[in-house]
Amino acid sequence: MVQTTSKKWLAIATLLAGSTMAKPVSSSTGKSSCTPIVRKEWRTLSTQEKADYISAVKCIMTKPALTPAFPNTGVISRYDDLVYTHIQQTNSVHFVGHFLAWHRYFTATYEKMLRSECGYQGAQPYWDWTLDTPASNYVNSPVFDPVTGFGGNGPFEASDPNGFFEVPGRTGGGCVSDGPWAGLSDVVHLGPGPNIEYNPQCLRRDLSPYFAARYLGMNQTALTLSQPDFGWFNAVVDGKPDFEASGVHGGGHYGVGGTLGTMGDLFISPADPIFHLHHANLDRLWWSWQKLDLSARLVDISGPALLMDYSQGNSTLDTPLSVGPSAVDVTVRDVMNIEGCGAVGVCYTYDNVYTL
Ligand SMILES: [Cu+2]
Repeated sequence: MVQTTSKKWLAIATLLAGSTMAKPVSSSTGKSSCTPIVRKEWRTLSTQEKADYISAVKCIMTKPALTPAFPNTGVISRYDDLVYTHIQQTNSVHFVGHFLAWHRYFTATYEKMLRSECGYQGAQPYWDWTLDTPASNYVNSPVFDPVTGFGGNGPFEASDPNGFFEVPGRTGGGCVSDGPWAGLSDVVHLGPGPNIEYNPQCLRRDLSPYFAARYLGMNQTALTLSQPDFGWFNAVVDGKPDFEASGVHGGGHYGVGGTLGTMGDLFISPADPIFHLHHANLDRLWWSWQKLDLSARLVDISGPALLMDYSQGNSTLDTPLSVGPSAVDVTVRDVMNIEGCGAVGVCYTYDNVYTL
């Protein structure tokens, strides 16, 4: 079903895009007329570059929020502005056709905030999780490094036996015990779930090496990359909301957040800074897929406009994207080309991409 509907929308999208493509992009070469910043894999950054990034993240956590405080009493910092907007839109930007486009804009906005409000000079790093499988390698990922990374797991905590879900292979669940946010009890201000009242919490991780290896390895990544059109690509990235049929998206969220960790909470997952490294790599995977047939895939968008609802129309290039007060509202069209450098939208690239 995904495939047939997406073909229809691809035809319409192609027509629409022909007349309104952002001007700075040269259609003959596919190259942009400005210089996009280059995103690199976390482990390839120098120790100084890693430290600069983490200090910018800490900095944005101290800048006062733009979101009106009342009744959103938990929105204290600029960092919280983004967590809040993610909470508010959780049901409209996941398991939809514009899921990847919205998150592309969301992480690009974060990158811009780090650069313009906290003096960060680099680009948003990504986490190529394929480098951290099989399972025996996982906890040694440089992303979890206690000194030069984001810290690792929390101590094991039993989950609620009557709880909503149990991530297979989970090993932690408590407050992170090392890294930049260890020992702090007010890193996360919102949640759990959709709560927007001030609720100071530590950063929790509940690593599952088993889950990560199962859904973040090269097998799953190559399977995703081989999909024939955006409808299929998007569906395979997301998988099903079932631990037996996850995709790379869930692989990162539950591989890091498990049952009790911040990354495993669909609403407040951006409260773990690893979120943006994971989503940058999902975005890199989308860009890798787009580059396999760039002219067609710069305008290929489909998938349900409403949460998993295949009966009420598709996301299109005109679907609006908002990330709250941190950036102007755009449409899916504005973010289809990461190197676009238009008046609005995004402007960056990746040092390398996945290939088939
Ligand atoms: Cu999300």
